[in-house]
Amino acid sequence: MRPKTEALIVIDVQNDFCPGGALAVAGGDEIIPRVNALMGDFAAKVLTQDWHPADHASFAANHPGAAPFSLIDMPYGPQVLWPSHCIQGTHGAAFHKDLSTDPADLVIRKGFRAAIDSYSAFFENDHKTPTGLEGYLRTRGVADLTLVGLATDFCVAYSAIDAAKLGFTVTVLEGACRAIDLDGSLAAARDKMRAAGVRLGA
Ligand code: VGL
Ligand code: ZN
Repeated sequence: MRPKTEALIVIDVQNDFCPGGALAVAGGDEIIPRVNALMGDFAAKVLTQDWHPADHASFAANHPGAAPFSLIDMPYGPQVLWPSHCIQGTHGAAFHKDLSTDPADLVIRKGFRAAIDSYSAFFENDHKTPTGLEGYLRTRGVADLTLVGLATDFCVAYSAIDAAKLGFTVTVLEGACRAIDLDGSLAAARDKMRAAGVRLGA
């Protein structure tokens, strides 16, 4: 068992990010046995859940004429328009059936505000509006984070970079992550994580 100052953060292991889902990440379900095993090593375990209303601004379907995976400008910066995914209460938004959810101490939902996307477990995409996760971890005395889940180049990377900026020590175990890799987004995310001081492990 790892020391009590360490937490495992499991990002978005949901049906829509697994094969057959609305925004399927190749091999997304392959990470589940390893993630389940890791949960046994950590005292503090947090799951995140992407949780959008159907009218969410990140969905291409809510921008007439816009193609999925195109970019638009939002007040907070450029935003990829995604296929509709992880709609609150749907099967796609549920955790994959093989993920052990019972050991988790906290499930934090994100992306529930229609006008703003939220990749990071810590802040909305405006980089200002907090989710509350920082306070939860600090009040539990957690200082060191291990991140795993989906997708490496979006929600995992954004969460890792925000956590490093907040002063946590952060390790991303890439073997327990899978990427969307849209137009070089994986290489860019790895560079940005390294620049932010995130340790990339296997
Ligand atoms: C994610 C795109 C949109 C993710 C969530 O979990 O990485 N990516 N919503
Ligand atoms: Zn999303």
